[in-house]
Amino acid sequence: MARYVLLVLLAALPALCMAQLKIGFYDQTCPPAERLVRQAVASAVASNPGIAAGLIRMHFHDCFVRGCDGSVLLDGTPGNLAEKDAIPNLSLRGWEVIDAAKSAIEAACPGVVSCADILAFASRDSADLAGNITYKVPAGRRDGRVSIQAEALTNLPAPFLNASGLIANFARKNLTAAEMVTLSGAHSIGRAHCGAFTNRLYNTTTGAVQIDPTLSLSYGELLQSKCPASSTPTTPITARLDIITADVLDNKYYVALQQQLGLLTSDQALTTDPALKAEVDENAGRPNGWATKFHRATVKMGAIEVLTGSQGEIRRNCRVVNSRRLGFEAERSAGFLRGVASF
Ligand code: HEM
Ligand SMILES: *[C@@H]1O[C@H](CO)[C@@H](O)[C@H](O)[C@H]1NC(C)=O
Ligand SMILES: *[C@@H]1O[C@H](CO)[C@@H](O)[C@H](O)[C@H]1NC(C)=O
Ligand SMILES: *[C@@H]1O[C@H](CO)[C@@H](O)[C@H](O)[C@H]1NC(C)=O
Ligand SMILES: *[C@@H]1O[C@H](CO)[C@@H](O)[C@H](O)[C@H]1NC(C)=O
Ligand SMILES: CC(=O)N[C@H]1CO[C@H](CO)[C@@H](O)[C@@H]1O
Repeated sequence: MARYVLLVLLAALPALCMAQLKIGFYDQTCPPAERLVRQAVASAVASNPGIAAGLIRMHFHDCFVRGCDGSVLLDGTPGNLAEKDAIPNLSLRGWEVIDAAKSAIEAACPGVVSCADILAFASRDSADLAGNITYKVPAGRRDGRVSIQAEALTNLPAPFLNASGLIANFARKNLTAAEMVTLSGAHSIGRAHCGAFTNRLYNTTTGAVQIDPTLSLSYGELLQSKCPASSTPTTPITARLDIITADVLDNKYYVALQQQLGLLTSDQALTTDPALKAEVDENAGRPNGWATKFHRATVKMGAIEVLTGSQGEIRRNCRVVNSRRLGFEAERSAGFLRGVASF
């Protein structure tokens, strides 16, 4: 009887192990994977530092919509719009970095490393390059086969949310209010388009100038002079999310919030609730403490509703799901083409 129980347990073991993510997941199956991602991110960030912000945001958007399954990377098709076609995604950037990392990895070890993991690694490398924040990323995510435009709209937090709206949005993903404040510190790099914050500059019904009282008046006037009331999410005018250290991933974002210099309603909302304000003050005062909390919360976010084991697939091209009909023949001819290309 005991032997039988043991046997059942042993049989279940691989499934149990694979149900969670693991640091060094590709150490045996694709040793150069993390180095290749790092190279692709480093070369892109060297020519455009904003890409680091783009990749950190992309991982967040991936995880909040259908879990961290690479669904944010899928291209839409006519009549079948994807997450990246939705309004919150209009300004994501860094797709080509994921494509470059994926090509390099497929050349080294085809069919092994998921796009969802590549994105998680790329977000980590971005935090290192932009803020000297280093951490290990548990991996083993598999790629999903579904991406739906409407799900981005219903899952991602809107920049107009107030404190309770933000807390509720993150709670849906089992993230605490403190983790929400910690993760918002990603807004210490990157930019936002005027359309994301004109609600703080104009009366949204009359269009008259009306600066949000929680925003520094002089800063509001400056922003208002740059951003017309008619701005949309794609009007190509942007402002830095952190006006103190715009390109460095650090805790200065919280210092800016203390001075009413938060850009989005959702940023400044973190000082309107006493419990959230206490977190803001702590993060503003303790740079290293925030950095540690930031990478811990990012790892937790990176485990939201992941596909593991034999769920999902390892996508060949991060923008499209694998074709089920071609299967093995497609893999062989892809290998053949790679062989030709390398000469
Ligand atoms: C708390 C709720 C959040 C809201 C409402 C929010 C909203 C936004 C908005 C509206 C933008 C500007 C997009 C644009 O106009 O181009 C933005 C940018 C950004 N967000 Fe968030 N975000 C939130 C949380 C997060 C989290 C958790 C992360 C990552 C951990 C993140 C990372 C970023 C980054 C890095 C940028 C700059 C992107 C770039 O420069 O390309 N955000 N966010
Ligand atoms: C990066 O952080 C490490 C400790 O985490 C520190 O020893 C090192 O000096 C930092 N480097 C820079 C360039 O700030
Ligand atoms: C936050 O926003 C929600 C939804 O818009 C609203 O019902 C609630 O009253 C607001 N809370 C505060 C404290 O303003
Ligand atoms: C949150 O936790 C509950 C209870 O453990 C779980 O059922 C649910 O799937 C989790 N949700 C997410 C988004 O991880
Ligand atoms: C916008 O202006 C109208 C008309 O003056 C006013 O009734 C309304 O309260 C204003 N909206 C806000 C959010 O202040
Ligand atoms: C509908 C739409 O404009 N989607 C865009 C989402 O973002 C990517 C990258 O900027 C664009 O290529 C898509 O066209």
